[in-house]
Amino acid sequence: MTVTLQRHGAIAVVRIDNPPVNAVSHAVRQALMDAVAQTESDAKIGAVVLACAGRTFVAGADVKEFDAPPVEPHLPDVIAAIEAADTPWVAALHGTALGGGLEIAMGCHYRIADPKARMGLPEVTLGLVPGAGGTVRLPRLVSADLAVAMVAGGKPITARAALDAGLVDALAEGDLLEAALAFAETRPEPRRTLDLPVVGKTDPEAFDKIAANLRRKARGQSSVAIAVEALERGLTLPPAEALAEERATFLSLKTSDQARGLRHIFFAERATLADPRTKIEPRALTHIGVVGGGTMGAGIASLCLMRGLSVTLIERDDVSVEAGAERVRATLEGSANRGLLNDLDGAWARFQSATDYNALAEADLVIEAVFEDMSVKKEVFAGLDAATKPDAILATNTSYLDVNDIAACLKDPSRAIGLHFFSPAHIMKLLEIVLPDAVADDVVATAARLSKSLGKIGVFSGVCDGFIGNRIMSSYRSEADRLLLDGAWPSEVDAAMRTFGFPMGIFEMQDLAGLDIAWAMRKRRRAEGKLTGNESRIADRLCEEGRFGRKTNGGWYDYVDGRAQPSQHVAKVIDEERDAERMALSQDDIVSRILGALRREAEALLEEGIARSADDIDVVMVNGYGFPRWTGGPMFSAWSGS
Ligand code: T1G
Repeated sequence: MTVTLQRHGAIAVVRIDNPPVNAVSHAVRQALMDAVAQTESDAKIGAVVLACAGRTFVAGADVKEFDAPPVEPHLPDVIAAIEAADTPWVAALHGTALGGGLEIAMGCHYRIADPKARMGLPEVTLGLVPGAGGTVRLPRLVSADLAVAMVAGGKPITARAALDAGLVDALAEGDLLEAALAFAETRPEPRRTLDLPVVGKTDPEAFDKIAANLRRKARGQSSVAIAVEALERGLTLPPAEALAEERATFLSLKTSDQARGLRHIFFAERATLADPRTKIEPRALTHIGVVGGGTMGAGIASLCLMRGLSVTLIERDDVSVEAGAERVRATLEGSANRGLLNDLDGAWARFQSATDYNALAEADLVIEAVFEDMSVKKEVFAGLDAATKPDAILATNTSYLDVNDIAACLKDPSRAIGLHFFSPAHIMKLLEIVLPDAVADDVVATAARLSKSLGKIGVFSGVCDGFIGNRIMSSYRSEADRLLLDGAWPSEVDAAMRTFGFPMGIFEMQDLAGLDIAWAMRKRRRAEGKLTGNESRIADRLCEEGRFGRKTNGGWYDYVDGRAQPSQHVAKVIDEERDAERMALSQDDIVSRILGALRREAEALLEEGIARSADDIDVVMVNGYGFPRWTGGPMFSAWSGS
C-alpha cells in the first residue's frame, strides 16, 4: 500500500510509503485524494498528520511520469482538496521535502520539520517551474526575496532557515511523529495558505538582484527567467489566476527540449554504475593512501577526509610532505568556511603524512597522483606493490595513460584500477573509473562504492588514450583547429559555442587550462607514432613561442588587465598556416561541424567499447567538461548516437 491511514486516538496519521523517495506517482495522488475524503467524512477525526515512511518526505512528483500526459487526479487538485478540508492537516517533514513534496506540505495547514530536514523547489533544475502551487503558496509563507531564490535558484533551505522564514511552524524536538501528533492534538483551526496575503519583498533591491543574478547564471537554460516571471505572477495576481498561469507554464515547459534533456541527464547520472559487479560485496575502505601532494593529490586527500576516511599522504621528501599537508589543510579550512565541512578538527585528526611507503602498510586503497609520466607511475606502483598488503587496491589517477601497462608491473594486476578525478577533486562531480583487463570484480565493486561515498558521479571507461572525456575534448580541439585553417577566428568559434549554450569556448578553455597540457600529449603521441602528421601546427607554434594561455598573459588570446582580447599575432600565425582561401563560416556552420566531430568520436568510443552507452558520454561531458546540462536531450542523444 503506497498510502495508509492509521488512527492515533482522534488523530489520523496518513502515511505515504513509496520508496525510494516517496515520489508522488499517480497511485499516491489517488490514495491521497481518497484519504481526504475518508478523513473529511469521519467526524471522530479531529486532525490529520501527513507523514512519510523511509528516508524522506515526498521528494517531488514522479519524474518518470513526465514523458506521458498527466493523469487525474492532478497534483494541484489533490493539494486543493487538502487545503479545503475542514479537518486540519499537519505535515511532518523529514529528509528532503522537494518540489511537489513541499507543495503538498504548503497545501497542508501546518508544517512541523525534523531539524535536519531540508526543503526546496528544484523544478527549475529540471527545466520546469513548480506545477502545483509552489509559486503561489510559497510567497504567502516567506518573503519574496527568499521565494525568488528558492523558485528560480532551485536550491533547498535548512529546516532552521525555513522556521525563521515562516515556511514551517515548528522544529520537532525528539521524535518527529510525536511532535506532529502533539501539535495536531491542539486542534488548530485550518489555516489555508492561499487565504494568506503575500509576505512581500523585504527589500525590492535584493529581489531584483537575486533574480538578475540567477538569470545571468542560467546561461541558456530558459526555465530560470520563466520561473522568476511565474513567481512575480504569484506575488501580484489573484491566487486562482496565478495558479492557472503556473500550471499552463509548467505543462508547456514539461515537453520542451531543455526539460527533456535535463530529465535525461538526471536519470543518466543515476544509471552509470548499473553493472552486475557493483552488486558484489566491496572490500573494506577506511584507510586511504595518496601518493603525491600536488594539486590533485591534495584535493583527493581532502575529499576523502571530508567524507570521513583516514588518509596517509606520501611525498618524496619532508619539504614536499609539508607543502602537501599545507594544501590539504587549506582545502579543509576553505570547505569548512563555506559550510561544506562541519568537523574540521575531526577531519584533520584523520590525516597523516610520511615520506616512506611503509606508512601505507595498512592502507585499504592507495591512489597515486604523481607526475603524468609512465615511468614515474610504474616506479610508484612497483614501490606500492612491495609496501602494501596483498588485498590493498592500487589506483592510478592518470588522465590518459595506459592503465593496463601500469597494472602489468604488479605481481597481482587484478588489484589495479584507474580513478581519474577532475580538478578541483573535492568539487568536480565526475570520476572516470577506468577498468584494466585484469581488474578483479570486487575491485570494481569497491571503486563504485568509493565513488558514491565520495559524492561523485562515477562513470566506467575502458582503457584508451584519454578515456572518454579527453577523447571527446581532443576531437573538439582538432575540429576547432580545422575551422581556423578553413577561415574562422578563435573568437568566432568560441562565440558560436557560447551562443549554443556552452559556458565557454574551446580556445578560452585552453587558455584557462594551459595550452602546454595538450601540447605535451601531442608530443608524446607524435613520439609514439600515433599522429598522422597533417594535424594543424598552429597550437604547436604558439606553444613553441611560450604562449600557454592566461598564465603567460597570452595564448589563443592576448590578455590586457586580465581581459581576453583577439590577438593580432595569433591571427598572423593562423594566416601563415592556412593553405587555402578563407571560407565564410556562419555560427551554425561552426556549431554543426563541432557537434559532428563530437558525434563521430562518441560513436568511435561506443564501437570500441570504451564507453558503455551514449548516456555515459553525456554524463562525462556535462560533469567533467562543463557541457550544458540541458543539452542532455536531442543534441547529446543526436551526436552521441543514442
Ligand atoms: N521522481 C522519480 N524518481 C526519483 C525522483 C523523482 N522526483 N527523485 C529521485 N528519484 C529516484 C532516483 O532516480 C533514484 O532511483 C532514487 O530515487 C534515489 O535517488 C509538481 C513538477 C531526493 C535529493 O527534482 O534531488 O515535483 O537509481 O540516487 O542521492 O511542482 O534524488 O535508485 O532507481 O538521487 O539520496 C522535483 C529530485 C520533481 C528531486 C535524493 N523533485 N531528486 O538523493 O538519491 S518535479 C526533484 C533528488 C516536481 C512539482 C514538480 C534526489 C534526492 P534509482 P538518488 P540521493
